[in-house]
Amino acid sequence: MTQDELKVLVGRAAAEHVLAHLPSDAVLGVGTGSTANCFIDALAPHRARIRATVSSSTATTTRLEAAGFTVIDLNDVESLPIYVDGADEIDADGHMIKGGGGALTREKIVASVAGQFVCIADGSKRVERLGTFPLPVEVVPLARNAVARRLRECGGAPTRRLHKDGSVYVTDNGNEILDVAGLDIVDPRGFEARVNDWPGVVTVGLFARRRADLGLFAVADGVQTVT
Ligand code: ABF
Repeated sequence: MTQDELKVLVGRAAAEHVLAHLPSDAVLGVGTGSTANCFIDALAPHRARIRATVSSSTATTTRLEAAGFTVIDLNDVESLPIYVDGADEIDADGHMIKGGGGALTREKIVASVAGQFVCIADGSKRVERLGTFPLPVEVVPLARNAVARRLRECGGAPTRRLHKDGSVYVTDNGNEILDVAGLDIVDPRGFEARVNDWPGVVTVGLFARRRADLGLFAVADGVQTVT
């Protein structure tokens, strides 16, 4: 099976999970990325069953609305029983690196409200230790070099995220992203707290304090469920 086929498979499994477990009057949280897009596509035929959604990015909002879902503001929601999103890496404890798609800040905010974080991915995203995928850190533009120096002191090699045409990547929130290679993240919770504490850091793409509660991972012979 190709990676795209695995994403379709896990998107369907996540849609089944939501249809089985989301209360009928509840709002659903929806993440960002190509795997989350497969989830949206799989859920679309059942849109009438989903009262409303909260989205983690402008890209996801566009896709949800095109598929006929109602998208509402997180400020208008008191609880979010389920949030479904992808990841760039996930370890055996459900700690994740996220933000390769640039939506880490909104993803972390929506995830913080959710009762259950369902991480969906193809099996290649599972790792023993986080850090092979460059860690995204969203920064206020003024703080970019100051934060980059601190990341270098931690052994990382930060680079400013650019588009393919060389222009600076700007997040939905008007900030920039440093992608940090070379980190061996032995203590995800501790490192998340440490980087979060630096002035100018908006969000570090480590999701350890709010980790995944349920993992659905597509491999050649089906979808593995990990709790
Ligand atoms: C989001 O999309 C992320 O936080 C992560 O960066 C990315 C995963 O993308 P894909 O599903 O396309 O691999 O969930």
